[in-house]
Amino acid sequence: MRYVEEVLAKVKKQYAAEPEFIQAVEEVLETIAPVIDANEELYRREAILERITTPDRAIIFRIPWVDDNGQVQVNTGYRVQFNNAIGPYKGGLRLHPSVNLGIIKFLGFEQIFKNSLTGLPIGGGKGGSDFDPKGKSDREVMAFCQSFITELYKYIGADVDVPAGDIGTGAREIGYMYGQYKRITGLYEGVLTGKGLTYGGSLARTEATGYGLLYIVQEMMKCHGQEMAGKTVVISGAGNVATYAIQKAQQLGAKVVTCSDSNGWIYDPDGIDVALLKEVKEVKRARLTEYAAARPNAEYHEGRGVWSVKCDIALPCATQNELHLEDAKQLVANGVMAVAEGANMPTTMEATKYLQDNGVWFIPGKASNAGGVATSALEMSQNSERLSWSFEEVDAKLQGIMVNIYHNIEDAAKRYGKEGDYVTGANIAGFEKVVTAMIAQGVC
Ligand code: NDP
Ligand code: 2IT
Repeated sequence: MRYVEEVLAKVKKQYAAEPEFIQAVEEVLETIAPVIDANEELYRREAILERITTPDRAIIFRIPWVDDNGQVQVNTGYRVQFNNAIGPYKGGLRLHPSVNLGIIKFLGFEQIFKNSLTGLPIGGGKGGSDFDPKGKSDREVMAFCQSFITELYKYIGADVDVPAGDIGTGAREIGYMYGQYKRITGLYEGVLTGKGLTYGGSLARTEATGYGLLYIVQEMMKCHGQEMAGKTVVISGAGNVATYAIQKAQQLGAKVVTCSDSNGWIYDPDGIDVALLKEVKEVKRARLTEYAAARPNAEYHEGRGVWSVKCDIALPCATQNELHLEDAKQLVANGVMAVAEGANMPTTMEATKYLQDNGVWFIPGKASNAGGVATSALEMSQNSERLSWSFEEVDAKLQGIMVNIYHNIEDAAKRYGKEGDYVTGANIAGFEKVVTAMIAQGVC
C-alpha cells in the first residue's frame, strides 16, 4: 500500500472517535499525496506522516470556577501543541460547548499548514474549553478565564506557545487571561495575542482575519480578470471574522446581503449595516433579531439559509461543516463565482468537491483566513521589539502576506499539475516548508 494510504487508514482507525480531525487529515493527505509519492522512501523512513498527524502533546485539564450564585462549575480545558518545527506553537482558544479533543486537534492540525503559509515563524497549536461565554456575566467570564490560565500558564510563554482568540474568545477574554498570566508569572511578555491596544495589542489585529479574507479574494478575482466592486456577497456568522469581512467587502465596493448566528440569519437587501451589527453583537452581545428590529427592510429567518441567497461570492465565516453539499448545489445553481473560507473547515468535503468540479474558485480556510494568525505574529514581533506599528503599517503587511499566500498556493497547485485547485496548492505549499524543517531538525 502507498505510504500516504497506509497512514490515512491508521489515523482513521486510531481516531475513529474524532471525525473532524479525520476530515482535516484526510483532506491534507489526499491532496499532498503527489509530494509524498515522489519522496515515498525518505518520508516513510522518517515517519513524516505519523509525526505530523500526532501532536507533540495534548494537555487536558479541569477548570473549576464559581458562578454568580456561589455554585462551583467545572469545565474541561484543552491545549494541543501540534508541531513546532518552524516556530513556537501558535493558535487560538475556542470557548464553545461543542469543544472536545477531536475539535481542538482538527483546528491544531490545520493551524500547522496555515501558519506555514503565512511565511512567518510560527508552529501549530490550538486550545479551548467547553465553557459557553454566552449568557454569563463579566464576573463569571473573568472567574473562568482566571481558572483556565491558572492551569494553562505552565505550558505557554512568548517563545513557547502563544494562544489567541477564536470562537467565544475575544478582547474581553484575552484581557482577563493576560492579567492572570502576568499575576502568576510576573512576566510582562507577548504570551497571548489579540491583546488590548493599551497593553501590547496590535492595531488591525481585530480586523485582520476578515480583512485578510477579502484581500486574498480580491487578489484571486484580479488574477481572473474580475473585481470586487458591484459583486453581491453572502456571508455567514456575525462574529469577529464575519463582521470585518463584511466591512472590508463593502469598502471594496461589494454588497453584502447576509449574516447569521447560531439561531438564525439576516437577509438585508440594502446591504448589512456594519455599525448596527457591531452595536448588536460586540456591544450588546445580543441576537440578530435585534438587528432586524432596527432595519425595516431586513428579513430575519430562524435556522440556516444564507447559502440559498443568490450571490457572486460566498464567504462562510461561522464554524466547521456549515456549508453542505445541498448548499453548494444551490450556490452553483445561483451562479456563484467564488467561495472562500473565513472559518476553519466550514465547507464539507463533498461540498468542496462539488464547487471545484463546477468551476467555482474555492480558497480553503488555511489560506484565506490566515490573515488573523499572521497579524498575531506581527503582534508578537511588536511585543519583542517593544514598539507598536501604525494601523497602516500593519494593514499593508497583512495585504502583502495575503497576496503572497494567493500566489504561493496558486503556484504550488500548478507545479503539481492541479492549476486552480487552491486546496491542493495550500496543503502542498504549507507542507513543504514544515517537512523541510522537520527533516533538518532530526528525529524529534
Ligand atoms: P466569534 O465567536 O466572534 O463568532 C462566531 C460566529 O459564528 C457567531 O456569529 C456564532 O453565532 C457563529 N457560530 C459559532 N458556532 C456556531 C455553530 N455551531 N452554528 C452556527 N453558528 C455558529 O468567532 P470568530 O468570528 O472569531 O470565528 C469564526 C470562525 O473563524 C471559526 O471557525 C474560527 O475558528 C475561525 N477563525 C477565526 C479567526 C480569528 O482571528 N478570530 C482566525 C481564523 C479563523 P452565535 O453567537 O450564535 O454562537
Ligand atoms: O484559527 C485561527 O487562525 C485563529 N483563531 C487565530 C489564531 C491566532 O493565533 O491568532
